[in-house]
Amino acid sequence: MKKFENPIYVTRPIIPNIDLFQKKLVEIWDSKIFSNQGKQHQLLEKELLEVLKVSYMSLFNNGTIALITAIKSLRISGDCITTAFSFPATPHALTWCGVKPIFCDITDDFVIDSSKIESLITPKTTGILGVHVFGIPCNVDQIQKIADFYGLKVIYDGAHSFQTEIDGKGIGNFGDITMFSFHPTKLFHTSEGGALTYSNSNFKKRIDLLKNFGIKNEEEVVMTGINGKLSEIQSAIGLVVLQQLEEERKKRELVLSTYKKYLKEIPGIWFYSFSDNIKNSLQYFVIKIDEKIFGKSRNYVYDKLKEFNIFTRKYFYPLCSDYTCYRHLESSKNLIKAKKIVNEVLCLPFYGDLSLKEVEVICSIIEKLRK
Ligand code: T4K
Repeated sequence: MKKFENPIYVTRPIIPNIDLFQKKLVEIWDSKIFSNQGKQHQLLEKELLEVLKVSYMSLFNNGTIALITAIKSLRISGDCITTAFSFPATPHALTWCGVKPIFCDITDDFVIDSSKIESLITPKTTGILGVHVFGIPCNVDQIQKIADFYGLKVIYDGAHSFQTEIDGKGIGNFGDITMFSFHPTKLFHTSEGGALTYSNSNFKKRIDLLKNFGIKNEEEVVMTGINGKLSEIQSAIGLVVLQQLEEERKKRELVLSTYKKYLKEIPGIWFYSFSDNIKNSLQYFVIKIDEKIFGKSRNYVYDKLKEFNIFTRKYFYPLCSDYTCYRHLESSKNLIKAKKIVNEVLCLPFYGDLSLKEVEVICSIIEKLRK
């Protein structure tokens, strides 16, 4: 089988239509407003409230600053229970706020194992930070029950869960606050950006103050805020990307069903299937490789695919608990399932412009690697 002429990456962003974007740029140029909640920012926030089916939202310059602001705004302190199977931003956001991450093991579906959370709660625990990894929702009902019983705050890192819904309800409605990332590797993006969503109307004032240095007015700074603002140009990119979102989703649906068609025939390859009541964010396509059945390891497949110019990713290897800054933690030691799964996962190329022929070829290369 021949190597692909051009590299195939794990993802490709929606490229905003240049003519539509130019029109937006002219509007921005005419307005002479480049930041600080201008017209594009206001328009984007309004549209996203509908797309995400949420009541309140604050836009940010990236998901990480948004997450740090969420932690600050809820005054989470001491210890916070989270997952090690995530991007570094998740535990780092806690650490930047002076909060100790306590790592909980995960389920077979990659998300925090809610049945193991209670055993990690101590008098120091003030919050739970779950991650809807690959857009797969955490057990939000169980987590809320635990949080209510012990008086804990709940934040969700929903970086991968744009438009995920549970029974038609936007994922950003669960817990106290949900963070979204609008990085270009995400289905919806603003080149860099992010958001916090929440159902409590009282949060808006505090979060918006925190993301603007704590400035209340020209003469009053009321809290130690940060610069978390999304610019007008970033907001304009978002507004154009939104117009192309449905088309991208349709194309990704086709890519997804093509992968499933070919991969379901290959012993030792597992992929997640969303149940009917969950809307898929179509963010990543992840497989697990069972070395005993498939005959080859995940690392072997990853390396071999590279030889064909196919650049998959081992998200989220290594576990956050294995970073030098976290491996000394007591909670880093008992992550039995996470330690197994992190050596099996592989995110395959997944984006709308990936042709179905390319998907077929990728699958047949994987199939041949067995032999
Ligand atoms: N929480 C979770 C669970 C997250 O996954 C993330 C971010 C965050 C929090 C933090 O949100 P942000 O602060 O980033 O908003 C990428 C992204 O940089 C990162 O945003 C994302 N998660 C993570 C899963 O993936 P890398 O280091 O893997 O990205 P990179 O540059 O290797 O890109 C992957 C591929 O995407 C490239 O091979 C080509 C393609 N690509 C990338 C970029 C940036 C493009 O085609 N165009 C582009 O502009 O981290």
